[in-house]
Amino acid sequence: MAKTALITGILGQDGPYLAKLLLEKDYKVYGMIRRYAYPNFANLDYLGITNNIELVEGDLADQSSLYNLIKSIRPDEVYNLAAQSFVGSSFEQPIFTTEVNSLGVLYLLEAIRNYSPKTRFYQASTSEMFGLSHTNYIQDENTPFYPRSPYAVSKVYAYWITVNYREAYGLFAVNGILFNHESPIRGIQFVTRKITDGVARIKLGLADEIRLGNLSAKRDWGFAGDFVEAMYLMLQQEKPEDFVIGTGEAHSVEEFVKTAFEYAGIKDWKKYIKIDPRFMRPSEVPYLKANSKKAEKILGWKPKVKFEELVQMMVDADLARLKNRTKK
Ligand code: NAP
Ligand code: G4F
Repeated sequence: MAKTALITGILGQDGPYLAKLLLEKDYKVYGMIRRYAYPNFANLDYLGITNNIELVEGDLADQSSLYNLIKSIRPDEVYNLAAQSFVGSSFEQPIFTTEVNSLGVLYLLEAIRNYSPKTRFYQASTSEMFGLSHTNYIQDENTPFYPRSPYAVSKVYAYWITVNYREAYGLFAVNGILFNHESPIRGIQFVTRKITDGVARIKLGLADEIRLGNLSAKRDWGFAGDFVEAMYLMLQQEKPEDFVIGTGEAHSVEEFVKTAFEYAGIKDWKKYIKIDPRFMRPSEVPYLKANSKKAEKILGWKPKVKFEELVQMMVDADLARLKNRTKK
């Protein structure tokens, strides 16, 4: 019998990459979407899998919808990727962020505990939970949390409630603590995609600047397509455990900008970058770099795409997407 998986956040970045991987492994994939007047299938379309997913309606803020879904599908695996995932917006909408990212996870775990306790559960945890905390500028499963935004705080709750349901009720529930991962279908408000989209527009004569905030923040940027393999592997283990997933390399926003402009063949990148205080955060995470040795040892997972390749892939995709546009 084919395995079944329910993916929340199916219309975001990671949902489509994970769905594609599971479909290749012959899973039946259910994708949870909210109620929309106009759902946006662009990311599923980009990967060519829109018609292979069974879409089901539900909302992390609506407990009853999650109960009904778990009760009726009883999936083998649930990947909880849905979230208010933009750190910047979490300062503007802290309550909504917490309701979805923290309580939503509790609702899902309660649904599994009550109606389908054999279901394996993956929680999309994040390196943002480490915030200011590191040991010699590296973070692993033993690094304490020091969250720096309402988003990060909400994810710390989700992390611990997942651990608690594993320990208290014996659920197979795990946290993937993923560092930043990007792709051509990354949301446009995240800094990498904002940069590659901006570079492509400048190259094609559609724009003449990119407005950014803090250029000195460093992130461990990997490719989403690589990272979803780690999610899948975590749910195939004998024992439920939490894992840090990243590339082990940190680069600054400025390095990302420079690499993207250079790849597009545009000289003097500084001319096109405007620092805009609107994109500065009230409290920032200056440095994230993963030690994923545990994942390498137990899951056999290693990232394949390197930083430069990732930047190039994203610039190429944005150039291709925009090439027929004309300046308004
Ligand atoms: P994303 O592109 O922002 O996708 C998140 C999805 O969640 C969106 O499709 C969104 O739906 C959905 N969603 C938001 N609120 C919801 C609600 N109340 N009910 C149901 N669905 C809701 O995020 P991503 O980059 O794919 O990341 C996936 C997960 O990993 C997130 O939980 C994120 O916090 C976490 N994470 C991401 C990274 C990263 O670098 N990408 C790193 C660590 C952890 P709409 O389409 O309706 O907006
Ligand atoms: O691309 P970002 O918005 O990603 P951030 O805040 O690191 O969060 C992402 O990764 C987390 C994993 O570590 C996920 F949990 C989370 O859901 C999300 O996917 O910002 C990256 C850095 C920050 O330091 C930010 O201050 O870039 C800096 N930055 C500078 N100028 C900017 C901008 N970020 C954005 N979004 N827009 C700017 O103009």
